[in-house]
Amino acid sequence: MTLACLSFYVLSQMKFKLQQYLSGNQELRIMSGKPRLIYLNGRGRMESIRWLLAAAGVEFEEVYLETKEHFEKLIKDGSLLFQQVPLVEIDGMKMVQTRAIMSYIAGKYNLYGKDLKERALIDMYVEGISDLMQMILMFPFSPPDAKEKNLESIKERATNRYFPVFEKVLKQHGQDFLVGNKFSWADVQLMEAILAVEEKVPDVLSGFPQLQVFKTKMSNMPTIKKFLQPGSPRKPPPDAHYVETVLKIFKI
Ligand SMILES: N[C@@H](CCC(=O)N[C@@H](CS)C(=O)NCC(=O)O)C(=O)O
Repeated sequence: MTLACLSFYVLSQMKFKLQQYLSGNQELRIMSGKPRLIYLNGRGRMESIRWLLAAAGVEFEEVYLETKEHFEKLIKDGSLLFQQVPLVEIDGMKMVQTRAIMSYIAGKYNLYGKDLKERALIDMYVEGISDLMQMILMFPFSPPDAKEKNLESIKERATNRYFPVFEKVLKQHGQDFLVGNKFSWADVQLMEAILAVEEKVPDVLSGFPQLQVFKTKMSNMPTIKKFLQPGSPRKPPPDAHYVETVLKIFKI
């Protein structure tokens, strides 16, 4: 065989092996490098993960749970460590626990401060905002007679407990971002929370000029701008169908 023929032979064998591998290998998606998000087709606990990945400029794939059987199959497969979603397949891991998933993403994409102290500050900000987000997450499941009271609590907590903290931080250091003058997970969480509260209380930022400026700057960051555009993986506010699906799948 001439050298040219030999190289052609080797190349076609490699192509054949690659095709075999591509057609048969279930793990391909994990190896493709794109994280895979397994959750319902709605915000819930996955939405903050979508926000963080999108803000980091990372593309991801999604699998939507539609039925209880699908959820139970994941449990049977051993994919869900604590029999709960969100599940994120990333870097060969099957990650559960929202907080752990987000810390990993923040660390991996350099959104988690430059040292332990910055990281601690980011954690405190993120946890505070998560407490507010938890109220918003549960709101669609409020009984009809508790809706008004729960809405009032969200407004009260956002206005008197959480937003004043970030207004003060931004005013005191005069920088664009919350921690270390650098875009971080805390900024992404705050931006998500501002928009989520505004959906319920449109004028909530009226007494917070720094947060208004922050919101405008965040909205113009290219990755966030893209995520806010129609057709992005960002999910709409929960509707009756979403609530019904959650109740059906998780037996709440
Ligand atoms: N601490 C967990 C809580 C996860 C969780 O409660 N997931 C819900 C869906 S949003 C679930 O899977 N519920 C089913 C169950 O707990 O049996 C996290 O933050 O990821």
